[in-house]
Amino acid sequence: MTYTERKNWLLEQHEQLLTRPNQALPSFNGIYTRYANPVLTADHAPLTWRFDFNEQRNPFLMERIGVHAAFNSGAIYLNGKYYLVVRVEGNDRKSFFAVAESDNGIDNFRFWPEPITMPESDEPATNVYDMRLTLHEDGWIYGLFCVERHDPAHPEDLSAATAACGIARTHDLKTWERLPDLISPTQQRNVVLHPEFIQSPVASSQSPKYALYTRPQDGFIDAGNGGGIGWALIDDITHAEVKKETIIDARYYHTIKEVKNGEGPHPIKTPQGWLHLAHGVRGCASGLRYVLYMYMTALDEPWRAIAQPGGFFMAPEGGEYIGDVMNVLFSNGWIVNEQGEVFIYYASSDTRLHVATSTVEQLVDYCLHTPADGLTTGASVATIKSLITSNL
Ligand code: BGC
Ligand code: BMA
Repeated sequence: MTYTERKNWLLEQHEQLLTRPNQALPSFNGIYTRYANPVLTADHAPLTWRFDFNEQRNPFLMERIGVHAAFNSGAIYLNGKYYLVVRVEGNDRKSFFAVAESDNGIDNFRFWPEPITMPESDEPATNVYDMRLTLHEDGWIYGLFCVERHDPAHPEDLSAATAACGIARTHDLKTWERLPDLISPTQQRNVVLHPEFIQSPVASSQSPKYALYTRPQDGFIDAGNGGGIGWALIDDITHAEVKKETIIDARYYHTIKEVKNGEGPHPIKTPQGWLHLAHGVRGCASGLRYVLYMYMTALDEPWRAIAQPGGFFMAPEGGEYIGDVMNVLFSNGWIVNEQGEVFIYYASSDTRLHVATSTVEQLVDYCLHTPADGLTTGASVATIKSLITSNL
C-alpha cells in the first residue's frame, strides 16, 4: 500500500465505524434494552489525535499516539442533542476528558476535534476521570470528577495515591472554569452535585445550599469505614467543603455493595421521587466485581430512601466481562429526553461505552416493585415463595 492508499483506507475504516447503525436487542427482563454495539470505543478517537498525517515526517503512516479506551462518561442533553464527556485513556494510562455528540443517543457518536483542556487547581493532577455532569438551578453546568495524585505521605510506594473531587463549570462544554477541589476530611472518588438548591432545615432564613452525594473512603482503594453513599450540604460551591456527611445508602455484608458503592450520575426527578443509579462492588477470587444498582429517595427530602430494590440492576454480560479491568460495569451518565426515555450510558470493563434504554415510568416501576434484599438466604426464599403464591 502506498502512503495515500493507506491514508484513504484508514479514513474509510474510521468513517464506517463512526456511522455504523446500532440495533436494539430483545429484552428478556423488560426493564431496559441493550444494544448490539458499544456507542464509543478507543477506535472512535479522531485519527488526527493518533496519526501524523505528514508523509515526510511519517512515511510509514504509523500511529504515533495510542488511545486505549473510551469509557465512564458524563452525559447531558442540550438543545435536543446527546452529549457525553468521555473518559478517554491513552496507552500511557493517562485519562482525560473529551466531548462526543450524537443526534439520537444510540449511535453516530462523534468526538469533537480536540479533547478538553481542563484548567488545573492549585496542585496539578496526575490523572482525572469519571466526570458527573449537572445542569444546576444556578444556571451553570458543573463537572465533578476524580483527581488522582501520588500520595506525598508515601514517597517510597509508587502505587500510593490520593483521590479528591475536582470541580469545574461551563456553559458550553468547551470553556471550563476550574474551582478549588472539594475540601473533605476523607478521600473522595464518586462525588455528584444534586441539580437543585436545598433549603437548610435549620434556619430557613439561611441561603439555600448546594448538595453533594459523596463517598467517604479511608484510603485510595479502601472504602473502609466510609459506610456508603453520603449526603453533604455545601455553603459556597466556589470554596466547597464537606463539613457534615450523612450516609444515605449504606453497604451491607454479603450484598452486591459489600466492599464499596458510589453514586452514578445525578438522580432523575420523577413525580414519585428521585431515581438514583449507583455502582456496587464486591470482592471475589477474580478481584473486584462492579455492578449497577438503583434506589429512590423522597422528592422533598432527596436524602431519605423510599425504595431499595434488591440486587443488581445491570451486571456484565458476554463481551462486557472482558477488558482492561475485567468484571466491571460502571455508569456516571444518563439522559432523559422530552418523551421520558432514559439513555443509560454504562461502560464495560474500563474499556468501552454502551447505552441501554428504558423509560422513567419503567425505572420507577422497577424501583417500587422489585423486592428489597432481605439480607439472608431465608428471606430470599420467602420472597420468591410469596411471588409464587401470588401467581397461583
Ligand atoms: C484508576 C481508576 C480506579 C482507581 C481505583 C485509578 O488509578 O484510574 O479507574 O477506579 O484507580 O482502583
Ligand atoms: C473505580 C472507578 C472507575 C472504574 C472502576 C473499575 O474506582 O472510579 O473509574 O471504572 O474503579 O476500575
